[in-house]
Amino acid sequence: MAKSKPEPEQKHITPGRVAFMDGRGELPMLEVITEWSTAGIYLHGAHVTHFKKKDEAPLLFLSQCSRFGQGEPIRGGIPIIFPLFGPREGLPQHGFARLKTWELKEFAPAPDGSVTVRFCLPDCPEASAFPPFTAEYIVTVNASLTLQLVVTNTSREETFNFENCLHTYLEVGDIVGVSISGLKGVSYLDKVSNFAQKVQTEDAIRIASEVDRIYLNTPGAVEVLDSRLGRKIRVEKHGSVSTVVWNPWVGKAQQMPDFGNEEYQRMLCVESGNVTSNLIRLPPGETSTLKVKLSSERQ
Ligand code: TA6
Repeated sequence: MAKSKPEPEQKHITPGRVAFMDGRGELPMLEVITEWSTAGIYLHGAHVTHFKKKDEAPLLFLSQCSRFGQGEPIRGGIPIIFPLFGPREGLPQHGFARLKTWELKEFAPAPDGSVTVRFCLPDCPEASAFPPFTAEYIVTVNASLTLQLVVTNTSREETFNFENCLHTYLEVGDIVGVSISGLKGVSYLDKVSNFAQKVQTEDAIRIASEVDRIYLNTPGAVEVLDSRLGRKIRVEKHGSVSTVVWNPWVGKAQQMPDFGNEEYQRMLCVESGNVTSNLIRLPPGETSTLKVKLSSERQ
């Protein structure tokens, strides 16, 4: 009897996978694996610390000196800045969202191989300083990384005024070989010059000293060209009219205990949100969504 021909090997395309594990500081985290990329997300701050496409360098910078502990911000990745940006009497710098353990509500592999993970900010004492609200965070991992911060004002009468920002730390090959475009003609507050109001005149921003700028009334995308890594990163956004560009350079780097002295050479923050005069005034019952899509391509 003729030997039956072996069945052709079934090519297993495992839709996205999610693995739970103890991360640094034994903080619980998820690892998301798709056919294009891997990502790491801590429940602490619903903090995406890692995103890497198969054939590229990591997209996000994470400091080797970062702390990983209750009540401490993680230095790198994508901190969620909410409900305030910067310092505020009696509240933690940049708000409390990045310091809280978020609840994992759902993770859903999609037929196209993407994975979506949804988190919810639990109630906390600090929130009582604001009208009642809910905050959800949705992370979608595929060949790019998409983040959505969804805030609903659940009060009956009160307007909820807040700031939000996805404080993205991008990994770069060498900061002096980077140029940032998409902000020409936009007004900004220069924190390095005591918040002096200025206008972006050059086509592209180059970094050769401390830069800490809040660009206002700008809904457009930003592109980061990295000559050392031969990569272009695109930061697209919706529901955001502020863009913050930050590099601490030498001096500030030495002052930050959770940041390596030389690490300023390998990171650049391009942050998307609504801060200072662009803050959100959310009427009762309404919802605001801040959406950011990070994508990259080899040059
Ligand atoms: O977004 C830029 C900025 O506001 C800088 O002024 C700098 O303080 C940075 O954020 C980091 O803030 P952090 O509280 O994380 O040390």
